[in-house]
Amino acid sequence: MTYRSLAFFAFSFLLFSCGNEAPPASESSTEAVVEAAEEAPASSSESELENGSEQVALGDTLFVEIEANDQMKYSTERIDAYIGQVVALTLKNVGEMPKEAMGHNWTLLRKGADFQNYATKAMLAKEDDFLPADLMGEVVAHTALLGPGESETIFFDVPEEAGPYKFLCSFPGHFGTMQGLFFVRQ
Ligand SMILES: [Cu+2]
Repeated sequence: MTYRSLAFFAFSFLLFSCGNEAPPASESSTEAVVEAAEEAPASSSESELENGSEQVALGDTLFVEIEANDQMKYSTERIDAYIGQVVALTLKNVGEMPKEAMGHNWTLLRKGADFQNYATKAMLAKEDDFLPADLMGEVVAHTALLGPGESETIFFDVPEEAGPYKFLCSFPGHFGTMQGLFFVRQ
């Protein structure tokens, strides 16, 4: 067990020890704070994240592995990439619930896209697997909608404008807990 997961375990224990005093929302926000505090500065070589998620750069390729589960969570909520890299991103649905009830995708929106608008309209786009056809201009890259046990690897160039980009699972109701930051650096 790494120091990082040990620290997180200790923190979780502390949280659970608080019992009913802590509302459910505080757990995830505390987790985010802990993550932010512990997050090492972005490394171009390798950074290992909790829950086995990894991002490893080999040559010009950035390999990223993300798990999505039945608790509507991604195993990582932060990806750091450099302009000039090609991203090989693998999404694995490690859940067991049927795709119709708990499908997952990984959708990266262009910088400055209206996240809320996209997520809201995506809910209605069932026939397009929740990737609205008229908003494809807002999407940099995406996986297919994956059912339990499925995985997919997609390849795409890192966008050539530095800054923060957001990603989400566009399955209805998931974007609240399944979203994260894709940070592009020069
Ligand atoms: Cu999802």
